[in-house]
Amino acid sequence: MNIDKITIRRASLDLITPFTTSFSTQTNRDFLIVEATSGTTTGYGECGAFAFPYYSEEYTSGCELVLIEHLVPLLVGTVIGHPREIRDIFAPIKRNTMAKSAVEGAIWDLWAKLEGVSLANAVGGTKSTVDVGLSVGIKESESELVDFVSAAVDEGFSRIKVKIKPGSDLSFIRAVRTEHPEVPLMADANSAYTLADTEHLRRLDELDLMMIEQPLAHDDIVDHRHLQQVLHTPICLDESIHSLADTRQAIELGSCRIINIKIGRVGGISEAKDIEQLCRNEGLDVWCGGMLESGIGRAHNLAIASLPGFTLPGDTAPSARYWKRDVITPEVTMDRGRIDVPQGPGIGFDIDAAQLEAITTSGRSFEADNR
Ligand code: OSB
Ligand code: MG
Repeated sequence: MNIDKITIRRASLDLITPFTTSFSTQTNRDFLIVEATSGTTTGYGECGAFAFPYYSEEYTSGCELVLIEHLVPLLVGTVIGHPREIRDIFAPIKRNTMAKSAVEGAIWDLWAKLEGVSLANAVGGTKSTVDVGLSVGIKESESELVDFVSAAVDEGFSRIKVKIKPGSDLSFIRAVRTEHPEVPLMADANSAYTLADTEHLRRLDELDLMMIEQPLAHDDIVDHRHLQQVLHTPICLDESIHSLADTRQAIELGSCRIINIKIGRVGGISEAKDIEQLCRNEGLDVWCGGMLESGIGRAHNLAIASLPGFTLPGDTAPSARYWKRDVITPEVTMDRGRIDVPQGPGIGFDIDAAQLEAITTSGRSFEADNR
């Protein structure tokens, strides 16, 4: 396929519920949507980066520049046989995984649409529905958290993840566990602890958690190994895993028993597929994380989560949990804790063009002759 045109849109969407993690409170997403066009067909990708570099080093303005100055020029006006080629084309550019993934995802959608297959099908997905959990932000009090979780349990979510940080951890999780003795429950610390907190974290072992996600530093795999050796609760790595090589090293060291795959954090769908394959071979559970995506990124997440190695519920909650009006139609909806994997061509949802225009704050297009 000829890559005739690539458009980088910057967009802004308000979250229905402010989302608090150990690193910030977010009320809005300021993010990028990438469109890749061949002839009359357009594929869509989304950049998972936030407006600030608090989750990882990438952030929206930085990604925008990397895309415009380095990534888009490598693709516009070229001919791509298959989206798997993109990883090699981008290889000279170090890291910048979320920027790479935004355009790689658009090319995957474009390719799937031109082939007339669903993105799930294109990536090798085998499941027709995926199990979905909810990621619950840090709340002011135990009772506020319990009320919020109880509503989510009533809505049917397959598992509940609760964000924690020092000062909002054991008593909060214990309150949820007491009210919901059976619910599949986990905690996500977003790197808020160090090995000095080992004894404190060991008390989580009493609470029958599926896992604790990223307790230690965002760039660590060695200390996580030491923690996993004394923790019964499985450790899941999120921030620490940017590639297949990171995954292999974490497995070799015994730094985790579970991997959260975010397409953006690992540089795209091809790398995500390779990580899924390795984890499946090595017997590690995998699930699909989220970056509070709009429907476009959410659709990519559903496609990748349909791979057989995604054995645990993901963070790909329905659109209405995040947005008053999503940018896709129909929105992503959930039925008894499950979401249908879309079967239509590409991402399998239509773009709500009026909403896409309404949320766009700026945009630039690059074509073969004006790059
Ligand atoms: O660590 O998975 C995370 C949100 C923002 C930043 C980091 C994370 C999260 C989530 C929410 O857990 C996932 C989602 O609902 O999209
Ligand atoms: Mg996480």
